[in-house]
Amino acid sequence: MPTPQTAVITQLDGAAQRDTRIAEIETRIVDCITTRRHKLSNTEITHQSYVIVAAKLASGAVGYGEASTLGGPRWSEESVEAIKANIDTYIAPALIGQPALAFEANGLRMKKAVTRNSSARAAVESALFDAAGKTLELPASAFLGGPVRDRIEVLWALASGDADQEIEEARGKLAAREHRRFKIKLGFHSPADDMARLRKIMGAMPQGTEMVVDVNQGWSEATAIRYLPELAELGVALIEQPLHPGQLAATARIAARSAIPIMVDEAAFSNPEIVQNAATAAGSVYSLKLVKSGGLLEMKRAAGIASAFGMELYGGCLLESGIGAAAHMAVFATLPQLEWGCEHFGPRILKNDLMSSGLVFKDFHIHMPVGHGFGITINHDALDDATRRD
Ligand code: MUC
Ligand code: MG
Repeated sequence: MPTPQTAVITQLDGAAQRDTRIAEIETRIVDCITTRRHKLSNTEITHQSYVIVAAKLASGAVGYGEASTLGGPRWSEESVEAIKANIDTYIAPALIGQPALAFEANGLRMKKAVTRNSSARAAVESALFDAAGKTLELPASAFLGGPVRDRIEVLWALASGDADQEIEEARGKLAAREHRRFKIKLGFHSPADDMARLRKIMGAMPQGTEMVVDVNQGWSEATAIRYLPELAELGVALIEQPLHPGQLAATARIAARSAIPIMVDEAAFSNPEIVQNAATAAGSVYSLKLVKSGGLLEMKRAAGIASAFGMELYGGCLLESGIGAAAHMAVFATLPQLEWGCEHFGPRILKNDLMSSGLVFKDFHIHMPVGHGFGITINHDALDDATRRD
């Protein structure tokens, strides 16, 4: 029989178990080796560097978030070294003691503490969503409107630059029923060589295999005009970020004459940039990424804004591990529209992913995890092995 005192303690224990005040925010830099060299127009990688954030709440729950970079401060301006320093010095102190469930207020606090730093803010917000979900025993997607889908088609990127290797890789993915849509990175060979490579790969694929090309800003308007007809003749489904983000009018001219839709990636990080791109008709598909939006809530708003302008949505990535991919999935699962599926192949391009279970890659889809927070299990051995030691 509980005494009045034990009843109070039990009550307090219950409250403590659900206490979502932020107690600690810890960061570490990790370097994860990739299974092969991955090339983009302006950089190439053989390992992926992340900042992993662990947010501990008063409940004892620990949530994880990830800030991904590509080739140092290259794809975007944030480096892992800067992300870690800015979280430790400015973002974490602004949040300690705050209730994790005050998601919007915490987002405002972070924006007040740092300008831009979108990857850093997204990683911290991710960790708080995961920790709050674990504390309240809810999936993180429940805080974002709830899921409307339980699986998302996932494409694979071919980016070694060697057509024969890429054909073999794509055939392997098709045979294993892992991926049937591919993204080919262009812009690191001469345009003529890239087109020959693309033609060779597409010719080796089964009829109807969907191909996206990502130029990562590597072309000029003139080059794009020169090759648009050939891309259309090959049956390319989507052209991603052909020109430099500053060349809005030129991109709009290409979009107007292209038979293939143009996808906006690096040209729009913030919501006002999405509006600018949409209003100038510089693209009709938008690639959603936490590194651009700066958080889960903001990425969901980005999706709403792009959709309101009539753009279709694509679930973009920055080669995140399973931790970052799961944070994206929590948002993508709740979007009323996600016409182009997603490209979160990151967990599969790492020799040792940082997640040991949760997201399931099967039958060309990522299947949403069932569980609290992001619903994944951290691979602590892989995380410790990959942790950078000074
Ligand atoms: C990008 O520009 O889309 C994502 C996939 C990939 O292969 O490169 C990245 C960045
Ligand atoms: Mg891209």
